[in-house]
Amino acid sequence: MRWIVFVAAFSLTGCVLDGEDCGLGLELVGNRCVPQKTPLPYRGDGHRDSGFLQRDVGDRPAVRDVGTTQPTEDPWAAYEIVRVIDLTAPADLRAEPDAPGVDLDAVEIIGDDLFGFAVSVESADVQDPFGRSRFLDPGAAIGEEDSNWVSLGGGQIDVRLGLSRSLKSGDIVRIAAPPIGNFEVYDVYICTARNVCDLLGGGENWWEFELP
Ligand SMILES: [Ca+2]
Repeated sequence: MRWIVFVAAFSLTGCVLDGEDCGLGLELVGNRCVPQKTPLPYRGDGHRDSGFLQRDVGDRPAVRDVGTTQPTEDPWAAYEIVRVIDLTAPADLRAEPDAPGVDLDAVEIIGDDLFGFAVSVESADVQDPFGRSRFLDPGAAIGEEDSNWVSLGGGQIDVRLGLSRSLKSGDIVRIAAPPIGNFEVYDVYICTARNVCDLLGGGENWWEFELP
């Protein structure tokens, strides 16, 4: 709701952003700062050459109807990667130049018989639009919530889940973030290793999504 109010208020001012408001490495597309370059593969600890990096160019993954190819098992069984795309508005990126945008501490999965979390970074595009970010390590999103995070700065990240069983309907995807963000909003997708992705929805700071 705060976001909606903000957008409304912003629109009423008639203020027009230009590309310089986004900071270094970002450009204005619509009302959103996006990276000027295609994300580079993450090569930190835990990187696996899964072929996932040969993905389509562009910010938004292909979306399909789930359950159409493997009708005999849970539609989420093949999903193992979570993508977080930082949609923080330019003015709100600027409000926290030392921790710009979405602060991602952990991606956790909670089910009746399951607790899991991200175990590796598949790809990352962490931005530092004002050259002042103190939270640039994508690896901070791996593991359980521990008050150590990466600030995406208007970028995005794909993390691979480590789970004792396949995902299924009813499992919760938790985006763990410190409670300090200012209108730091994002979209969350869940993807297969072949980069088939479904939008789970939009969140702000700490948020949970249930697999339908
Ligand atoms: Ca962390």
